[in-house]
Amino acid sequence: MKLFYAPASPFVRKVLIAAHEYGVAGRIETVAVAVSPVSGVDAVNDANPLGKIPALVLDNGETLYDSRVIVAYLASLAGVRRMGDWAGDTRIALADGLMDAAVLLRYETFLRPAQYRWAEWSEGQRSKIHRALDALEAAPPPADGSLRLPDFGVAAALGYLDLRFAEDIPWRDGRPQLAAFLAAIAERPSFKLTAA
Ligand SMILES: N[C@@H](CCC(=O)N[C@@H](CS)C(=O)NCC(=O)O)C(=O)O
Repeated sequence: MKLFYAPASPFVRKVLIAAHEYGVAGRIETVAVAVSPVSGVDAVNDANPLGKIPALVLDNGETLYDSRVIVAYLASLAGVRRMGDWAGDTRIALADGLMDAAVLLRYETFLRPAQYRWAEWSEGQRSKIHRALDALEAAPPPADGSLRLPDFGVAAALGYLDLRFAEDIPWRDGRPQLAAFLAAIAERPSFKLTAA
């Protein structure tokens, strides 16, 4: 299997966390690409018409995207069956939405030319990030060092905030449960080996 990837992408990290947790990382060949909404890569566009990563090309040529589908596929390779876990699926959507807002904020504040930046729009993304973090703090993942599928994205999202917004978004302030969760999994190989 070939994974189009970039080390800093939180969605890619979520998939790689899953690959390590499910013991299938060794079956994945990573292909590094640099994509953004304004600079596509032909090979990625061919694999995923949306031009986004992660995209996983299977050995039979079929391509899977997006990250949620790839994680479910990797879980199935490991024989993990998930059905009817609506709360877990909603948590996955929450973490994905947090990552979407953070990646869009990054594009807006880093990629978009300064004269076109829209402060209110950035503020809107920051608000989504903070509301998502508050919701996660209210129903936190366990801080015992364990990591389960619905929280792969939570781990990747928090790691991304540390990577890109360490000063701008001090997410640990007032959120001791989330901070404890990340500290507890920090040494887990799936988290450690997938850091950018
Ligand atoms: N919903 C997608 C989001 C993936 C995504 O936004 N990836 C970013 C990198 S972090 C990307 O490929 N951006 C390029 C673009 O927006 O054109 C998923 O879960 O895989």
